[in-house]
Amino acid sequence: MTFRFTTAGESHGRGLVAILEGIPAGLPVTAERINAELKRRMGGYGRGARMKIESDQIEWLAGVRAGETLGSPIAMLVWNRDWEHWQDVMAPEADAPGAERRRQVTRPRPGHADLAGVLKYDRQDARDILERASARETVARVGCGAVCKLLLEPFGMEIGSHVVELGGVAAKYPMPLPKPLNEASDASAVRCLDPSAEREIIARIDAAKAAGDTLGGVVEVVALGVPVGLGSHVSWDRKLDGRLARALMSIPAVKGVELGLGFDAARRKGSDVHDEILPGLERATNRAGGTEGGMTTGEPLVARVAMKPISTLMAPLRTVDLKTGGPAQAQSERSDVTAVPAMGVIAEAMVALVLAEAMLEKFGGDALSEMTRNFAGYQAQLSARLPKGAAS
Ligand code: EPS
Repeated sequence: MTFRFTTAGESHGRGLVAILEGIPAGLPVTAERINAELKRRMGGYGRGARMKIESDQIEWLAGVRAGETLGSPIAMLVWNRDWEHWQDVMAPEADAPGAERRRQVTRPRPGHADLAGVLKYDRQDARDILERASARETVARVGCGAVCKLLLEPFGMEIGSHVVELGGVAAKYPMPLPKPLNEASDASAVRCLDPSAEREIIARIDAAKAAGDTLGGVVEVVALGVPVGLGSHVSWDRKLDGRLARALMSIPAVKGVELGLGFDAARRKGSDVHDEILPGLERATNRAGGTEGGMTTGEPLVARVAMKPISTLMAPLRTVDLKTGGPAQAQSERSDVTAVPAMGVIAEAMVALVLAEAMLEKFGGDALSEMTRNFAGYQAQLSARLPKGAAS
């Protein structure tokens, strides 16, 4: 079983391409379902003018026929509408001798990939770096994640997210969380379940915008219906918690990932951390956040993801102009004040990709029907171990 995905595309280039390999044959998929996820990613108060230009929609290029996957690599394309305004800046052809490209970036932004990128890749114009370091790339990830969500659905899994903190305002959200989670969080302009925190967050986004500043925050991602035993304790790179952390940390601007209690577990006694096992093998609590020993426990998977403020500031920080070597103000160009609500949607996609891979490792086959049989066999094996009368 080979499961892998990759993306290509620059922020203001022609478009984005996503290739996802390893999805079994016979999974019903529709462009509408993928586009619905892309639309969720475009939302959130605090986004910039770019989102008014784009209207992200996929075109299937490969791997799907008559509404079902073929088992071959799935390729999707999303055109960048804004490319129209950037054709000369992004043109692949060489410039005429002596000609200068518009919109060169030589004053790297602290916090962005600009400086390390131009040094490592030996470029003069940081646009060669930032066009790919842009979070625009996450469109393609969300496309792949949306296919994975469709794969997980028939096995009873559902992944949602909500903003728990933004701009220093912490939400007091209801426990248990509403079901379906995304129906409630998507109804909020900042994907937050606490209306009074939402008002304060919006006020802080407005204030940050007026000050030329940006804001970060924390999102909680929750996966329900995850079976026990995905991932493995036997080798470091098979541990599901490590794989989730890697996938979530790879989202642009993410600086921290916690599962369950996360860092708080280190401050408590063991008796106040571990989840007692009850008859029927239920857990009294879920402080572990759904994994033990690198394997899923059968409890909801709960990850918290921290995003730093976006590094393009309209009131820029100090930097050095790489052309002159002298002090300068960092380049500023159109950007978002915050993208934390959108990051939640991206984090859902990354969790879906990790869970899909882990499901395919354990139950995979060439066809969805084969995977379904394997899954049913495992469920029967688990039920047989439970004490009589206990819920499976
Ligand atoms: C981004 C800057 C902004 C964001 C962009 C990420 O784009 P632009 O420079 O075109 O205004 O809108 O995010 C997206 C385009 C997107 O689809 O999420 C950056 O510098 O990372």
